[in-house]
Amino acid sequence: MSGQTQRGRPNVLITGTPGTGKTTTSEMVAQELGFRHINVGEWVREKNLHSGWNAEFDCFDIDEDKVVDALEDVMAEGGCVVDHHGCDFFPERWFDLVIVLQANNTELYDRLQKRGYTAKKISENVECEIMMVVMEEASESYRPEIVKPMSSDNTDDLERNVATIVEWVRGMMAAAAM
Ligand code: DAT
Repeated sequence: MSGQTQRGRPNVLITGTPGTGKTTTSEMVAQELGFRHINVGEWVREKNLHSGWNAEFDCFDIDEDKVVDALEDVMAEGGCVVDHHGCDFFPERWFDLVIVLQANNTELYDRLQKRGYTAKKISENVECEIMMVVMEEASESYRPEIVKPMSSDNTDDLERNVATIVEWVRGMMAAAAM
């Protein structure tokens, strides 16, 4: 029996370098499906699932064990769209579909600059995208057939990605009901 059958509704992970469109895409997918959107970064801040502020990297040091413990029951229910830039510390069994959003360098640079990131943080993230760090992490952490890269360069991409993800999830639910 697959994890999804036990859960009833699938769980989707939407990952990618910061700025590729995870939160925007996740909100739209969750809204269309009536699923719960879980922004892991917000959970980390609101529930103190970290070991303090990392001044060098300008972010909280996530306590991965605390994050997994905090999410376990919610994930067991199914029907979650989880949004996070990392993906290798979640239990593999949590997810039925893993989307890796990708954006081109200039677009990503502009989005992160608008967000007010420092030049150092922008170049680290753009480099991470060029090196396909998150794609590699996802490929090493999940079965290849559930890992789907998607370009997220413009609003046409966004709309198409949301429609495709929703269609895949509905297909999984229909197959599980048969
Ligand atoms: P992330 O959650 O990956 O950090 P986001 O959803 O906050 O990214 O998006 C960053 C910014 O880019 C935000 O202003 C919305 C915009 N954006 C996201 N996806 C886009 C897309 N496919 N086309 C154009 N703009 C997009």
